[in-house]
Amino acid sequence: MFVKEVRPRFIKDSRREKTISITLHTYHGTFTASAPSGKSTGAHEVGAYSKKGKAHSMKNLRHFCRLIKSKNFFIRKLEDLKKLKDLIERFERRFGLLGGNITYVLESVFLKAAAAEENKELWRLIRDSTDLEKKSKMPMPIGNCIGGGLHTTGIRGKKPDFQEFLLIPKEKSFRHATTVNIRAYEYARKLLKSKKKTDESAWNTKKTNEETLEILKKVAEKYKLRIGLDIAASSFFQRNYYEYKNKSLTRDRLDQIDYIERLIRKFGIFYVEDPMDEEDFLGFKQILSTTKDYRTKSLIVGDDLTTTNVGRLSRAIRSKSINAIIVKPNQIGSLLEVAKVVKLAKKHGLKIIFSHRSGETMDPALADYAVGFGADFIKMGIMGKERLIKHKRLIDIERSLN
Ligand code: 2PG
Ligand code: MG
Repeated sequence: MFVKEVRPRFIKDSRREKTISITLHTYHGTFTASAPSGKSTGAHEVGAYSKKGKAHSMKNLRHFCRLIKSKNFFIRKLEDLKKLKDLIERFERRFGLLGGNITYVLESVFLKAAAAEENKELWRLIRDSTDLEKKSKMPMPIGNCIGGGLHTTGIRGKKPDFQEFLLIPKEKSFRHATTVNIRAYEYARKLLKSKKKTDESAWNTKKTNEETLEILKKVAEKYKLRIGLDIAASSFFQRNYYEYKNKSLTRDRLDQIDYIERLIRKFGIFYVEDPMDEEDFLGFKQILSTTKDYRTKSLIVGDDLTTTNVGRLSRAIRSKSINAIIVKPNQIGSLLEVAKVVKLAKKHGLKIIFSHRSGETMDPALADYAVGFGADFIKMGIMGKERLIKHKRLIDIERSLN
């Protein structure tokens, strides 16, 4: 792949914040990739940008892009990104870290160009490069329906302490699953009488966690959906206690474990992400071991706990903390690392959920990554153009498979 030109620039994400977009020109065409960004980030995520800020990262990135201009790369499969990664790492050793958002976008845009040169769809290039999945399968959507926590900044007043109240269809086709989720989302708005939306276009509400779960359950029953929560517990864990604001209440570690187990049982919750603080591997373990005999067969999911990091995942596996993992490429800043995480998770029978970030862009690549790496689920907002473009891409992929 001959690099004619690489042009980075800032664009605005769905939260109207600056994020990075890179356009790569080769003899096969022009390719663009961009980075999403998180708000409830895990402490173990790689830094999104240089410690000196986005502008400094951009300055360094421009320098890097000039260095790779007119270079020839031999990238025909995922692992070939190693050559690019080596160059990035050598550059970072001299000039400082570019940041995970930038390194992820660099890899992503080169992989898009490689897929075009190979005459393959991006997801197929990944699937053919790895021995993760023999047959292509479509992930099921996990849709963020009602929101709280850190994703509601800008909205004054009360809100649930939990970050996301999720709907999870069980359908054969992705297209059908998405349609059901959209209908259920509209029904939730009616029940909540809500107009305002969170960062991920979920409905905003002043209700407590449990009142919101009552509504979610009603919605799920009507549309035959499973329900889930992203508790994002680290976001309200302060000085060793879980500080609930709505209603105001302090829970210690054991109370928190007990509370989550009770909610799972009471509401029949299928999916529970980050129920405990991100350092509490044993708290996760306790919840997993108690709930594994519940009829819900719940997924206890690591996000802030694992941060798409092989080391953290190994620890979670050793301590039997989770049976499912969130994968966000920009949490670790490299698709090569994503491949390692997915491989290890699959080896140990964990379910895999590829996930958007709360600040998203119009780049649909997450859809390709979910199919290419053989994810079981993809977690996204149900509405908003940055999320819908990924739904649409998945529907197109599904159509091409049938
Ligand atoms: C999460 C994500 C996405 P953020 O916690 O799972 O919903 O939020 O992108 O803000 O980290
Ligand atoms: Mg999360």
